[in-house]
Amino acid sequence: MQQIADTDSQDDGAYTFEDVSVVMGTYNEEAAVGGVLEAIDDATDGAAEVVCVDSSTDRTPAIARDHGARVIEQEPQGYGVAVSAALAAAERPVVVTTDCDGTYPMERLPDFLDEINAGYDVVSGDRLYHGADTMPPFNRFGNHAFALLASALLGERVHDTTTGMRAYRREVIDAIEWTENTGLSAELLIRPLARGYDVRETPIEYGERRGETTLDPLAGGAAIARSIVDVCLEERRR
Ligand SMILES: Nc1nc2c(ncn2[C@@H]2O[C@H](COP(=O)(O)OP(=O)(O)OP(=O)(O)O)[C@@H](O)[C@H]2O)c(=O)[nH]1
Ligand SMILES: [Mg+2]
Repeated sequence: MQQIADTDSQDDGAYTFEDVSVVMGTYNEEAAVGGVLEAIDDATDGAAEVVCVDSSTDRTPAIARDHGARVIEQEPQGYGVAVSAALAAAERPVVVTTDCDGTYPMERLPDFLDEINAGYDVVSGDRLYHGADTMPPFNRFGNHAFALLASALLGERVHDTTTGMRAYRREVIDAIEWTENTGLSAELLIRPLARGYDVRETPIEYGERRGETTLDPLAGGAAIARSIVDVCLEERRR
């Protein structure tokens, strides 16, 4: 299988890292960005395209450019505004999202690509499966609660609705109109599930955040809960 994945995608239909864009929002991540981009290069042999939508006032964009990433500058307007711009800017048929804070295991990128090649439309990294000990307890509680809320409204058990690490077939991204900002991560799981795409959650390790969070957990949590309810009800009415 590895041999198949390493050959030209034109020959056998399997995607390689030449077909992958890794995209992220970056907001004052100078403590983390170098390590994250190096980890992506290591995992993909430097073959993936990397897109950063950046709103920083620190050295993040310069470091990202030095590491060969395409950097698109944007006023800070929130997670979803940045990530949806990054998704739209991605040029390749498989798109992977991550946070730029060192929490997500970039060494798992080959596994995510294998799952896409196995036929899944969306592969979602489930941080809660292994316990997420490095996540602040309030956030961990909230993330479990969001998953239960979404599961109840979807009628299907999902385990981590707010993870930042997923792989998508580009058709999924292009076929759906994305509306949420702080809740975009949940929306990116819920709408494909509700529309019958093949979605797989796969357990991942979750690391300690590098650098400072820019998120207010209470306001952010309320916005995410609202997005989950709105998006699930909208999908039911379709
Ligand atoms: N360009 C841009 N990026 C953003 C913005 N808000 C967040 N980000 C980035 O989006 C990613 C996710 O934000 P995080 O702060 O990691 O949010 P989180 O994972 O929910 O919470 P913590 O990791 O605990 O801080 C990070 O790479 C941020 O730098 C923004 O307004 N603009
Ligand atoms: Mg994060």
